[in-house]
Amino acid sequence: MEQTADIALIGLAVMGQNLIMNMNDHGYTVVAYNRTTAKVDEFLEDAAKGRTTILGAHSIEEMIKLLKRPRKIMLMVKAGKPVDEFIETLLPYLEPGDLIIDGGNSHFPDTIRRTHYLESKGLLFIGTGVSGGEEGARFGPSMMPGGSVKAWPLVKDIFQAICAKTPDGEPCCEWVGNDGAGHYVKMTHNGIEYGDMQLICEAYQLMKEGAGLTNEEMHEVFTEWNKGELDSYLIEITRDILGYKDPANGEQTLDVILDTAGQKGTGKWTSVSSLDLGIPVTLIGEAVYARCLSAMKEGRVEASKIISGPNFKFEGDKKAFVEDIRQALLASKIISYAQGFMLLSEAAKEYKWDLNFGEIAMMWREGCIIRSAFLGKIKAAYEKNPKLSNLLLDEYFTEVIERCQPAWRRAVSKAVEAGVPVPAFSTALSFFDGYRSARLPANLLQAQRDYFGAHTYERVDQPRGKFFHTNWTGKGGNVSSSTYTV
Ligand code: 2AM
Repeated sequence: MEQTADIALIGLAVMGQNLIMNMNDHGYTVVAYNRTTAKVDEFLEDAAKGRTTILGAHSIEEMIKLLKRPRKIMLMVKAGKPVDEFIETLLPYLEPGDLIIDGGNSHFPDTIRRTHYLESKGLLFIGTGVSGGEEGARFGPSMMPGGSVKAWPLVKDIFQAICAKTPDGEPCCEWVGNDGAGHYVKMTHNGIEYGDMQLICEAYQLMKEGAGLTNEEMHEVFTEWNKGELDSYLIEITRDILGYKDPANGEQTLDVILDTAGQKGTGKWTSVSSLDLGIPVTLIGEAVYARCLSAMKEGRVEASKIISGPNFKFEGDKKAFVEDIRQALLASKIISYAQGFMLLSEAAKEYKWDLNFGEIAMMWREGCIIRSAFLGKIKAAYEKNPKLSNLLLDEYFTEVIERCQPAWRRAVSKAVEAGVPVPAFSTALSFFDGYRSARLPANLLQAQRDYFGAHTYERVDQPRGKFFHTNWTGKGGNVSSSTYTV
């Protein structure tokens, strides 16, 4: 058998198949393999029919024999155990310098572990985020590769050929960093996606319940929003969803969909990581919890019969209210991205990744679910100042958020008055008010901690690092606590 194939891909579910087609469109010879080998034949006879440079393998041996050296093998299988199992299966066939790529949604600690494991055997490993769903995989995904830095030159051409491109023609794929960096950035992308979706859902409910807009009216609103600062894939599909009627009966499909959200866990991972690293990524957290609350359908239905909300009747200018909601959405979105980049910044320190925030924004600019014009502004902010400590301090974003502030506050106040839940809008506003406060009530918190646990406090009129204890009651004594935490 001739060694003609540039890369092998294992896992012929729709993402895997589409990536193979995409690679082949760009001139690469690809070997396809799948645990259930019947799928290899199905693929060759269906989507890949007539393509002589897509080869099928019915065993790992056959696949290996077809590959040029150093071998590149991409896994598009279910995250978790299947990835480890395939790695073990492949190991006996590989030679130093060969590369395994995991393109699934793996949790970044697994990717860190696998990179070190394979490097210890003289092999190379990449864990790459691939975003954009089926269509992205087929015609241009956003790709976020990290792992063994020596592996990047081996796949750079392939990845940058098949990925999405920004309006300026730059590839939405760059080297992210060592070991788990690529999957961490993909995880954060998914968390931000949770936040963006929740913000849009709150805008929808506020227009619907607060001001009584119909789906058709909201379809028009989203059509307009998509032409301006909010121009993005998620606004675009929301516009289309609001305008969709079942061709069979004219029914508005959106209205018959059960209001319980599912989740696969990447939003939760982002929130857990934010808690581990001590970074207030509050909006994604609220977005995850909003899905959890939505899933408590039976409990909510029961409560709705017993507990009543305010008697609210919308009065005033609906058009102006809709504009307030648009600005609240934009301002909250800025907060969410600022929080996401704060998380990335802390993760870079913790895990020793040399992250380039401008390039990360560029990778998300096209191809993925959160793609938007807005990400072009983030990329510009970090290009202008790669050391920018917080997105909110960039001139452009400071200006937008200042401009939106009055409308944002009006929209949140109106939601509170109407009894419409807006956890993401309101946590964004609270974060904003906290972040711009030179002084927070944590002085009282420290006093409480010192009162009940002698945890000590620092003083505003003394150097940092000097600790004081007060005998608040006159009974506790003057001994401070340094050996335990309550
Ligand atoms: P299958 O077609 O043989 O089920 C998406 O589910 C992809 O992951 C499919 O290619 C699927 O292979 C593969 N996959 C899922 N679980 C797997 C496992 N435990 N071992 C190997 N491949 C698995």
